[in-house]
Amino acid sequence: PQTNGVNGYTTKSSVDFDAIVIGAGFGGLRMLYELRKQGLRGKVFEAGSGVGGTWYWNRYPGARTDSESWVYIFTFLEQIGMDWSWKERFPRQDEVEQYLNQMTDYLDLRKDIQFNSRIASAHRDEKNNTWKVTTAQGETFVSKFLISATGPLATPLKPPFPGLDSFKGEWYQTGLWPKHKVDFSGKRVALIGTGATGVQIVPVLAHTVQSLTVFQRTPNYVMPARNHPLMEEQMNEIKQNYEKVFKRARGQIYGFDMTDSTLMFDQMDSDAKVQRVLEAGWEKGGFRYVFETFGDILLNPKSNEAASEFVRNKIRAIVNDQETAELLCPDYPIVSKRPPVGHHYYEAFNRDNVKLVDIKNNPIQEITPTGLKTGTTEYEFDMIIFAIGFDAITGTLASIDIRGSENQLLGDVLKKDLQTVHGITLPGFPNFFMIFGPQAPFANGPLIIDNTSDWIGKTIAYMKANGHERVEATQDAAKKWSDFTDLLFESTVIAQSAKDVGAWTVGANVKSKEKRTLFFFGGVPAYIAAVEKEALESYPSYKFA
Ligand code: N01
Repeated sequence: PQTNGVNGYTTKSSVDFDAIVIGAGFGGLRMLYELRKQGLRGKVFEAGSGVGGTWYWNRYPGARTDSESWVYIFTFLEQIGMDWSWKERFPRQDEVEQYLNQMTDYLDLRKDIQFNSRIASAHRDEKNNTWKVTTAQGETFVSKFLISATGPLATPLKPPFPGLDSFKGEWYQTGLWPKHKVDFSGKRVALIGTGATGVQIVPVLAHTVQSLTVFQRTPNYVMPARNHPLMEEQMNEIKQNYEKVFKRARGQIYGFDMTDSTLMFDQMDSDAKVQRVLEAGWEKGGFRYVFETFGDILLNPKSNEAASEFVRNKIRAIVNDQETAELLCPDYPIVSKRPPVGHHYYEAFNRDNVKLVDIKNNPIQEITPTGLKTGTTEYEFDMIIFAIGFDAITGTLASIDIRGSENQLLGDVLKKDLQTVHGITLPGFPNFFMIFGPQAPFANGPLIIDNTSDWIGKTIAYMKANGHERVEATQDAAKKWSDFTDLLFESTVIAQSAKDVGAWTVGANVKSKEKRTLFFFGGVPAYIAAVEKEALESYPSYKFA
């Protein structure tokens, strides 16, 4: 047997690396650190020319986190002694990118990352118990383990409109935003899409363009960010209490440093009390509006409707033109779509140079050389920005030719029979782990990534200690987790409406996808407990060889 890696994982065949990781965003970087910790030789392949993943590609104007910065970070920073201070409650894209770069350098990770290298295929070689991985340039590498860290939102949807090639102005896709400075001054700009991305762009562009026309198909419930700078004293206090902060986040349903409300809607004996609770949440801003108001917004239709109507009334109060205000009011239950966080989004529609165009029943038909056309109207623009979303979670995995032990294509398996164990592994794909795979929790990304990478590291260490060379999820365990995941989501009040309004969280924004939850909605504490139990009980969901 040949020995590979820093301390070495004994393998029966020759491999280039113990583990190949796809992607150098939060997930890939964290995983590379974990592999090093376990004494394994890992290699990350990254399509971009730098680290950051989502934070590398999405450099559109206004891009910033919707997660509060102090928990949008790796928990191990303290242990490794790297100092980092966030500047704001919701940091900008460039600050997050800078954080990831600084961490990469601090941990000297860069030397094990090959940039500008998109993985085209990864084929399982059962005979040799390895993965054969090929880049788009045709280089081939062999590894014992394969780990995808491809990101939940990494495959932007291509603009589907005919005539785009004929457009004489500039056009951009938010998820593939160029690195060079884009000049908006004096331009007539069209923005298509009002998801979390479009919502961040509107107020920023409103100040710099001649005119901004926002094409909206479905309105969203946009919660105010109430962003603010983090003073040195505040950041120091957070740093001194990291342990407590992360303990709280690991105990919160969505993995944030927030307190899940235990207040139930039916406990309220007057509408005035209901309004007071919602107003307090609205004032706190961000996701606190849904987590720290009523504990049953996803479970009690009355609670959900109260929270929904409260936002509609805020929109009506903020937006001066009542016709525009009504168009901005969603008519489906809140959280059916992942609610965006806005930085004076609704206020932007009070500006003379910002116009909302409702295209729900009057879709964009084509892009013309000078602008675009709906069924009734032709518009002229100098620039079009497409913020139309992603083929989320499964889209990027399916875009790579990943083949399992019987040469089955991962993309086909995900489409026909999506069943995973904890969103990390799936039957038929031995020695393959997914970071933020389908059926992982709907939650704060870095926290889940931390937990998953730690678990993968532990699992490989367990294999090493027990002389195992191969690990594969059992069909029974995958069915159990998938059924549980579906059942939890189907018991919420948003189960049907999410599918009806085209939410990406249930695959409903892409025609060819099955409308089914892509996430575990059982909460972070339950998820962490389930994953920990697996390791503590010597992996009942797995077959080892
Ligand atoms: O994408 P989306 P996103 N014609 O799918 C519209 C995360 N994120 O990039 O709703 C016209 O939410 C579509 O309309 P409709 C976050 O998790 C995080 O904005 O399908 N319009 C919708 O309005 C978020 O949820 C952050 O009717 C078309 C929009 O495009 C996720 O990424 C920041 C259309 C797409 O919205 C995705 O957000 C940004 C068409 N043919 C994003 N096709 C932070 O945390 C689509 N649309 C900071």
